[in-house]
Amino acid sequence: MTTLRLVLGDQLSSGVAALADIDPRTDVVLIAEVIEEATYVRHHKQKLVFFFSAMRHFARELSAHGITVDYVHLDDPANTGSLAGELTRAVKRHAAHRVVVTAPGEWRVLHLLEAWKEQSGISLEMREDSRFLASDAFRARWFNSPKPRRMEFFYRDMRRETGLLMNGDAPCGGRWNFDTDNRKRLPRDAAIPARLRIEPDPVTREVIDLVSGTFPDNVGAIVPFGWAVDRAGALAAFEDFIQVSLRSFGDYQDAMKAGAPFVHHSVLSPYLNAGLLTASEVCRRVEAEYRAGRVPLNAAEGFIRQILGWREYVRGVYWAQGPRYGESNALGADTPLPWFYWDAKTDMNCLHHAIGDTLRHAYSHHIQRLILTGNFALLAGIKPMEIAEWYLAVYADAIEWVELPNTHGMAIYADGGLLASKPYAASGAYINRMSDFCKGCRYDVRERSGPDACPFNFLYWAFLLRNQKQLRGNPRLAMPYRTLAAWPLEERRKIVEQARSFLDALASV
Ligand code: FAD
Ligand code: DLZ
Ligand code: SF4
Repeated sequence: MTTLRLVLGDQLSSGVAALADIDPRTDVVLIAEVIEEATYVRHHKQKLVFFFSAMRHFARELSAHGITVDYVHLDDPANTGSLAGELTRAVKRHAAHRVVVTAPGEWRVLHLLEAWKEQSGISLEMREDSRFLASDAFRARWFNSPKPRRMEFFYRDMRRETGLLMNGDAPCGGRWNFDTDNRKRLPRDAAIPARLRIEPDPVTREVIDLVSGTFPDNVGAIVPFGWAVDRAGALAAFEDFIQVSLRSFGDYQDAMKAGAPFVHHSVLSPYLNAGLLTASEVCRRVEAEYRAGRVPLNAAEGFIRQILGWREYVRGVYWAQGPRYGESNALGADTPLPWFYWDAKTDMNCLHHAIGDTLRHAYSHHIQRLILTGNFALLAGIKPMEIAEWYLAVYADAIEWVELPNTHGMAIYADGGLLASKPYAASGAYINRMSDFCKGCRYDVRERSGPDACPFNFLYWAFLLRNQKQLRGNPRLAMPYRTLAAWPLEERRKIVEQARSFLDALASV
């Protein structure tokens, strides 16, 4: 009796639940490249290459361990183009009596698997995705109210739950959070180390040809392609991060620099999200580096917080809020996504770099996403669904469970404060403090209005004025609202007018 074990493109871990009790004598693993998954947004070309190549490598690894893998290629003429269609065909091919799958990472795929089960009448067992540090039961207990408690409390509970960076009941170093030690500017002459890139092997080169031929108009550069596509490569990239950047990760977590897309970030998110690395192994290893005295606590804690805290927390928010989470629009944002998000052609130097990095690498680091592209979308009032679709398309690590809460909740506050205690709105001064972009910009970061004024400045104040009904009462925004209140009416009018004509001009490009 054959059990068909479906492994999705972001479930490429040998320990994934669907494979736990596999019987290599009878069972078959199904991995399918389907046009439906390749087109639900217009993915960056490198994202497509990364997923397809990683899927092909994973299939080879399973085969090498004596497991029968039924691998469906995108250009197989019989490919139906959908996961449901491929499940139906594979069940027939192998006369399978049941299907086992690990719970998928988005509502859309969950719904399509449920619909397939209903319509096919075949037994489909969906297992908990045990690759996360917070179990389904823990999340159910924690996210049991309509408005989740803040990430910091979740993070502390996760520290207690896992024992990571704990000395008995107390956090290492006597504090839970070293965030305030993580905001240093990069010294002017700071050397940023080069990061490990993996040369494409024949499998990846074949996928590069496939993707360039099938998706020629998708966003982004396809080469140079330097992502790891198997576990060995991902482990090498992780080791490289530990050796060259982990000790500086904490200090410079919020820093940005022109020409340095990775700064000291780990660049591991695609590997974690696709399953080439597990959250548990990277956190344990980083903790061990700290305990061995090789990296400072603010680096280890800062890194572990991103994974044990933020990554697990946003997943909790995504599933607890339901499939309609992305439909809210708390601030009534209605500006269309400016075209420069797709080609980086803007004279705002910071955005030119952040979007340029994105197009070149299918990557930009967190502060670029939050304080540059995200903050601009917030201040300009870009339509939530358009900006969410952009983030889902352009990053190699973008899977909806992690992309949507970060975009909809953290970056643009479209959920009205479910995830963030205040909008991450920042004027040019903050960007100038944390980067070297402003000195190469055609705008003047010190100017608030006028032809040379930095757009982040007048957009910031216009944003606060436009949304004062909702935001004025927020104690964390009391200071800027006090500043605004002291301005003459004429000054406020001028700012609003400049913001309006700037956005009108963008819409007409
Ligand atoms: P590092 O800075 O080295 O952090 C280490 C790891 O922590 C990351 O690999 C990641 O797994 C995790 N992490 C860090 N911050 C977050 C966070 N806020 N939420 C979840 N995990 C986090 N991350 C994605 O994985 N996929 C996305 O689609 C995604 N979309 C985002 C959209 C916006 C608007 C914003 C503001 C953030 C988004 N993030 C997303 C979170 C974060 O920006 C990326 O995880 C990070 O930039 C990946 O680079 P890194 O591996 O070098 O991270
Ligand atoms: C991202 C992605 C892409 C591009 N292609 C496939 C695919 O062809 N087949 C597949 O099984 N998975 C793919 N994936 C990952 C899925 O989109 C992912 O499993 C869902 O977003 C649910 O987490
Ligand atoms: Fe960005 Fe304004 Fe600085 Fe230019 S002046 S780089 S637009 S923050």
